[in-house]
Amino acid sequence: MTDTLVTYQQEGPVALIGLNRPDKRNAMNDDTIAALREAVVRAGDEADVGVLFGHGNNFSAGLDLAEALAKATSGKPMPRRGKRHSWHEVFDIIARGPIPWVAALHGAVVGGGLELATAAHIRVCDRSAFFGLPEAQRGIFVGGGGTVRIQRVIGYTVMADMMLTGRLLNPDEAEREHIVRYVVPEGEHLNKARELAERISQNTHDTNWRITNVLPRINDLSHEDGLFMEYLNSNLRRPEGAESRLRDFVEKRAKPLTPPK
Ligand code: 1HE
Repeated sequence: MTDTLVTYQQEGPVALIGLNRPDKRNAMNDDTIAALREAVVRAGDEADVGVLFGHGNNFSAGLDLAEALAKATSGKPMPRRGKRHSWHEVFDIIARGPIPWVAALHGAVVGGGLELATAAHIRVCDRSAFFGLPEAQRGIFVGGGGTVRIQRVIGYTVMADMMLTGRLLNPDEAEREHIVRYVVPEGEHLNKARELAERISQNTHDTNWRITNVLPRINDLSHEDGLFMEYLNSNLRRPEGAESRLRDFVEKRAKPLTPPK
């Protein structure tokens, strides 16, 4: 894979994937998306949890606007399997693939950068982060799955405000709108994401898979179908590893739950 555009590093059960075009604020062009695809597939095969982050001072400035302009003016017809599809495919490998993902965010998290971040299951940011959807300012529309994914996280009202007015959210506002679950001091986002990933890796792979694949699908179902799907996944076929973990609790070997301070 192109180690220049996207870096891959494994620390025990955790794969760390870094967008690596800091001079272009980690704007994503076609080659970056291809490199990202290769990295996330590899992480799904080799790691138990993935962490996404950006090298330099930003997570990502979104779509590479220079490449978008070059394409718009090339006069060439859109390829049958166009770029938008490749964004959808890669972000879906993250969102509904074999392992959970934590996004470690700082600096600009805008446009396609926010779409990528919301493909992850948990998002952490530091105090330098800001969040925006400047598509309308560029005369384009959301195309990396954000209409579905971001709208489900923040709802129509907040998304419409961000898109229509170009409003940027600070970390506290992002936490209020459920874009991030953890806000940490500047420079600490990657360490926090690592810590969370390490913790997530202690769950069984099977339960993690149900949390990342079954739970969001149930969210799309009717009440009745949701309960049926839950029954299939809890009572009818328990996650692998359930028996030994249940036994650990009953025989008093399980680590106690520690209430927050
Ligand atoms: C870029 C891009 C980019 C920076 N495509 N080249 N995204 C946006 O509308 C955000 C556009 N970017 C910005 O608003 C700013 O660059 C930032 C707030 C992110 C950072 O500001 P700053 O002052 O640190 O950097 P800069 O000087 O603006 O940019 C540094 C370089 O990165 C410069 O290139 P250079 O060759 O002149 O050095 C910029 O042109 C380049 N750069 N952002 C291409 N996005 C699937 S649909 C998704 C739709 C979207 O993502 S829309 C949102 C697009």
